[in-house]
Amino acid sequence: MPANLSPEYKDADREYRAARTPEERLRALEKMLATIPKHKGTEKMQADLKRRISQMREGLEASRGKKGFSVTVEPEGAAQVAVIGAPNAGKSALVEATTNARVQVADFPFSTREPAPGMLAFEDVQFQLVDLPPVCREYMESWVSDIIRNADCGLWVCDAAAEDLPRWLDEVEQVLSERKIRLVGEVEGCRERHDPVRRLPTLVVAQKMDEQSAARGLAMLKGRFEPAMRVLPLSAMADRDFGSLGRELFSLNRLIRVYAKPPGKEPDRSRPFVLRRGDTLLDFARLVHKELAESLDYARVWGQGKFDGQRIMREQELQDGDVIELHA
Ligand SMILES: Nc1nc2c(ncn2[C@@H]2O[C@H](COP(=O)(O)OP(=O)(O)OP(=O)(O)O)[C@@H](O)[C@H]2O)c(=O)[nH]1
Ligand SMILES: [Mg+2]
Repeated sequence: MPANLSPEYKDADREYRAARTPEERLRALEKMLATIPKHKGTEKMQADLKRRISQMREGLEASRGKKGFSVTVEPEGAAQVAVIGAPNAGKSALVEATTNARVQVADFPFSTREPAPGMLAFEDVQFQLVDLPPVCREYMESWVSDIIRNADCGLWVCDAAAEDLPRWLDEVEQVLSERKIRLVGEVEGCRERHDPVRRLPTLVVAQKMDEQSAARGLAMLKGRFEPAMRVLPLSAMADRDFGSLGRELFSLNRLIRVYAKPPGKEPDRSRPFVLRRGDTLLDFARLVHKELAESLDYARVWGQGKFDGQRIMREQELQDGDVIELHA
């Protein structure tokens, strides 16, 4: 150590050696940089300190990123919807406009850095929209694709007014494909079996439809994706009613709602049991109560296409809106 260093610097140097945690070490390094005499003889040391400080900050930020917020989002509601799209496409604005979440909307890319869940209400069910950082080649953390892979479905938000829309569509598809994710429509999405590629049922949103040039983008999106994937035109800024979004998500997830009716009483319409198309009476009974499913004898149904109170058996497929009275 050069002899002309100040006592403050030497103290900081001692603190650095005694430091036990990365935070303590960073604090000591910053103190060393602040107290080192600034002249030609210490230029190399100053540069070295600056480099170590910036490495230390990066390391700390990365580990805070991992611990500071959950990178898995606990699913809530009828389905978890991953909000996917290129930078600046209008993902956060759409989540902000359609859910109770308060997120950052900004006119620069990469404004979203953490997953932000918000609930979208549709009739008597709720969907959990998870706002995410953008999907792009430049920078994408691995937890983003993990959340996309684990979601029930995707909402691919595309800026219909963007001039370079086709290029962004290609990039999103390519980046996801490298991470073994393919965005598909409802029919292909439910044919998934032991495939390493996650085929995520996805609704495409043509966003920013309030802009003049968006009509051309919408036509382009429809040409590219329909009929396999549905394309829904929206404007987070101009639209007030987002019922169409809820309805599309309901259908994409193949959901049905079934209401329980205790024998001799009115059905409980305040709480739907959410099932999927193709689910049977037995699936419903399991949802109500596991033991009830085992001892289930028969049920009566009030619903479309059946006469009121018709007896149905365990294997009977249920329909949206059915009211069921279970008999064990
Ligand atoms: N005209 C118009 N502009 C919009 C609309 N929605 C969002 N924007 C604008 O588009 C820009 C980006 O919006 P964000 O919602 O932050 O976009 P993002 O996709 O979340 O961006 P990142 O999180 O950075 O990937 C902002 O300047 C918004 O004001 C819309 O419906 N119409
Ligand atoms: Mg965002």
